Amino acid sequence: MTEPGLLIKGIGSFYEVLTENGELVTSKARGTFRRNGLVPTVGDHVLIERKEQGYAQLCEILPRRNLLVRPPVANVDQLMIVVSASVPAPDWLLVDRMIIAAKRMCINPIPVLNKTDCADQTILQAFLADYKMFDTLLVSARTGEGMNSLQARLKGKVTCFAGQSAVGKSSLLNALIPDLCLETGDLSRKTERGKHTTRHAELWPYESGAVLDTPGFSMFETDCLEQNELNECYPEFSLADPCRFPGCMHLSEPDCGVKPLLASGTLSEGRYERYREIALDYQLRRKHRYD
Ligand SMILES: Nc1nc2c(ncn2[C@@H]2O[C@H](COP(=O)(O)OP(=O)(O)O)[C@@H](O)[C@H]2O)c(=O)[nH]1
Ligand SMILES: [Mg+2]
Ligand SMILES: [Zn+2]
Repeated sequence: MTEPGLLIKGIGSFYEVLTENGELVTSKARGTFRRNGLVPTVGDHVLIERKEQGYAQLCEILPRRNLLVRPPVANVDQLMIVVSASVPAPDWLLVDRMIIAAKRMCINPIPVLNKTDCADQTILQAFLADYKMFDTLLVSARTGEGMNSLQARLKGKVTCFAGQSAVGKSSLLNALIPDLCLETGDLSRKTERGKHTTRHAELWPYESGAVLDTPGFSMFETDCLEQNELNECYPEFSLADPCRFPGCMHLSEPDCGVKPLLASGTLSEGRYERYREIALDYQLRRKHRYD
């Protein structure tokens, strides 16, 4: 008799599996996984079989809808891309790259502006202009502003919190789950110890879903994208008229449908500037693909 569950934590060769009735069961993986190159991963939907003495065997890993590599986590539904409205100043290029990576993995990207209690107006305006085509959230872990909307977004989903160091990822999670007690702190404190704390991924069950804090940021490496694949990562472009040339990169080609979006404000100058950089980067990667 097997039983379904969600793998929320791995410790050595043991895995904590949350069953449907909310019980945490420590399970040991069957040896065949390793032989088949399968590694049970946090976020996996699994089947376990109870053995005697409160011990279970992890028998099967159900098919994954996606798999992030660093940190390893499977079946992520949405990505909270947290940026700070004050310090540290947002790295917008990183935000745009994270959006692309998320979309490529069928993860819904949600830009989240934290620290609205002390917002720099330039940052706030840029955030609103650049990401108006996305689901966005304005929050403050400190004052609680916007936390209800954030909470509502988490129901029934596996949500990964990502972003630069010190934007407030852990503070947001602590505000949502008071017993969590994740370490928080400013940038200078973090860089001192940052390199020594290699934490493994762990999901925290929350509102019939689960949340995950990612230490630092190195989870996404988007390899090589075709231009049409890149286009699909920009919701703004879906409002464009067709370009004259099928492979149009929307740079300086004549009769480009994307350029007019700038005049109408559908596509912000900031997003477009960064798009150019990203598109040229992918063009270069395509050229060197077989080097
Ligand atoms: N003013 C303000 N500071 C915040 C807010 N959220 C977090 N911080 C502070 O920002 C710093 C970094 O927060 P932390 O949660 O450790 O960021 P993380 O590296 O993204 O996990 C800490 O000093 C927090 O107290 C907020 O909403 N408003
Ligand atoms: Mg943190
Ligand atoms: Zn074009």
